[in-house]
Amino acid sequence: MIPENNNQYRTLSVGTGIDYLSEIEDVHTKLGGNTETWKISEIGDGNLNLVFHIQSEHHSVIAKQALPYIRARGEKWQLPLSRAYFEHEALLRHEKRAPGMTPAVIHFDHDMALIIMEYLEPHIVLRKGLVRGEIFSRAADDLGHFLANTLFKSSNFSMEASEKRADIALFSGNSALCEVTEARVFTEPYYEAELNRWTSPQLDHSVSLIRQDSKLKTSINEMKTIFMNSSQALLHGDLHSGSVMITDTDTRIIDPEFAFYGPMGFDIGALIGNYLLAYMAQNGHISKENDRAMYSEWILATIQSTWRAFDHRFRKLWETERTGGLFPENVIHRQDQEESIKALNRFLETVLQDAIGFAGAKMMRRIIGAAHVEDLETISDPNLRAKCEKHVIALARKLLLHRNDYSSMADVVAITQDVRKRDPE
Ligand code: ADP
Ligand code: SR1
Ligand code: MG
Repeated sequence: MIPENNNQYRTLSVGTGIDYLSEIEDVHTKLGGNTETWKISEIGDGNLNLVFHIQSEHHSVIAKQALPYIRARGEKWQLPLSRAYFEHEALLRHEKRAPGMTPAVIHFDHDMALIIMEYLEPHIVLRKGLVRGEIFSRAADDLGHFLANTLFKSSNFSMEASEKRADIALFSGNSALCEVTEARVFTEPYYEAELNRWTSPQLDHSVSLIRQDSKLKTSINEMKTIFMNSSQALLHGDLHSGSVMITDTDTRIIDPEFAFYGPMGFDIGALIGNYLLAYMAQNGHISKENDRAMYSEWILATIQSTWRAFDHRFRKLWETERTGGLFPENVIHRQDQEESIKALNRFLETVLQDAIGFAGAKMMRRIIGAAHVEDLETISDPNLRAKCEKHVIALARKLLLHRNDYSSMADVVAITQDVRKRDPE
């Protein structure tokens, strides 16, 4: 891991980056040529880190460096450099479990908390595509496949108990990042925390209702309990639409710095929740040329197909690659295939219901918590934005409260359509 008092670390800049990177053999091999021709720019648009794009005449790489604090907040908000170590470890595991679905790692510089990786081109960040109304025909199949492979293969269905426990111990070092999620997603939005913000005054009444809503607070606390107590699988940990870079033919998952062993439904819920945010934001992006009606339907269809692809792939892995600590379950049910499938069905139903609850939690925090999303922030008319945001709040509340009443993504889609049809309170 990266010690926090590491005196080899210094923050790179556009001014110093090329000199530093040109000394790294792997970078030199990748970019080749005369370093005089290399160009560097800082392209990071995330909340936490520096991201440099370095180009030579014919090739490019990304150099992502952790800062000792939260970029979006400033130096007062310390955050360990070790997150770069965990991001790198997670990228390696993701590449092994879902080959070709992450940017290829070129080099890891431990002392500098610096990951050198493949520059993805012409990929765009999925969230930006959702704001622009772009269709990605592989998104659902690819993301369902990624989720099933990475979650199944890091679970006790696949890993030996001792191997998994050792990896849980390793990733438990990423505690500071889990604590960010515990605070920002599950706690702060529900009290008068310093960093919260919302569209005011339009949402003031909604926020005050949330603060008095004991049932909602019980539900969010239940989700936080699952988040903190389950170690089902190695999660990406921050799988929103900003962590997906995509074209119509290729999908890559970036930025697993929040990786830890947690409940499978958290990654699935993060993705679904962000699609639902995008759906509720569509009314704010209507133009004369595009009423976004078909696009809204595409988002909902994508949610359903993502779950379908996940479910299909997970069942396939369960049938063919069930080799882990839960394998004796196979022996127990050897005589009774039907009972075995029932157990799997029940397992997947719980994952679905967790995912629905986590989707609600992720949606709520993006409207009334500290960190907001482009989907809604780019709606410049505050009244129109507030209307979309009230739809998000209404849906998120239903998902959190009633998650255990749903038995399919089709149920989620139906309730989502119903909420958006109504005038929000
Ligand atoms: P943070 O952890 O600070 O959120 P990200 O890993 O999300 O940083 O990266 C920030 C931005 O940098 C992304 O939104 C994307 O625009 C760009 N980026 C990151 N990794 C790559 C990559 N491998 N190829 C191309 N662009 C990338
Ligand atoms: C200050 S941290 C805000 C958020 O950015 C990351 O992408 C995570 O979602 C985190 O909660
Ligand atoms: Mg990040």
